[in-house]
Amino acid sequence: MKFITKSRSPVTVMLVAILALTACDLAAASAVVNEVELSPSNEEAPMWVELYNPGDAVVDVTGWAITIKDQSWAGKMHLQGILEPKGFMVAEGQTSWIKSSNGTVILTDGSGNTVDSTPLLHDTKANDFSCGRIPDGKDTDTKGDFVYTMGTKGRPNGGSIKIG
Ligand SMILES: [Ca+2]
Ligand SMILES: [Ca+2]
Repeated sequence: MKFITKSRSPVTVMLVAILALTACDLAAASAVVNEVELSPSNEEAPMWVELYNPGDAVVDVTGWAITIKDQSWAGKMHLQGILEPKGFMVAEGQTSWIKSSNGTVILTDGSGNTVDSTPLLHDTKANDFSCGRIPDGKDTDTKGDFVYTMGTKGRPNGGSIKIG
């Protein structure tokens, strides 16, 4: 389409470049809290939070943090590393944290901006079940995004359910 290239003004080219840059920025922030274990089967085991990158761009989470909040306490996990496209990452809490079986999980970037947050999650039994998005990355900002089922730490959620 040679005639289109010829008619493109410098302003148009610049606008396209800016739009492309914006798209990259949006993709770079693509990460969700994908699975949460608030009540591990083993009393000595830590709580953990799994992140998932549903996008097509690498996400550098260095400087980011995950906070688990309940009414009476909050625990913060500091992150570092790279989250690959369609990749998973697990952050573990302190074993001393009170396993109160409820929590809201918030993912923040290096500037403290919220990247993702969950509804209040419940995990009342100390077992290997956890709260996870099924399928991975499902994010409609409702409680229905999360299903209480067998944990899949660092792996796709839903066990044998075909993802995608
Ligand atoms: Ca559990
Ligand atoms: Ca998982």
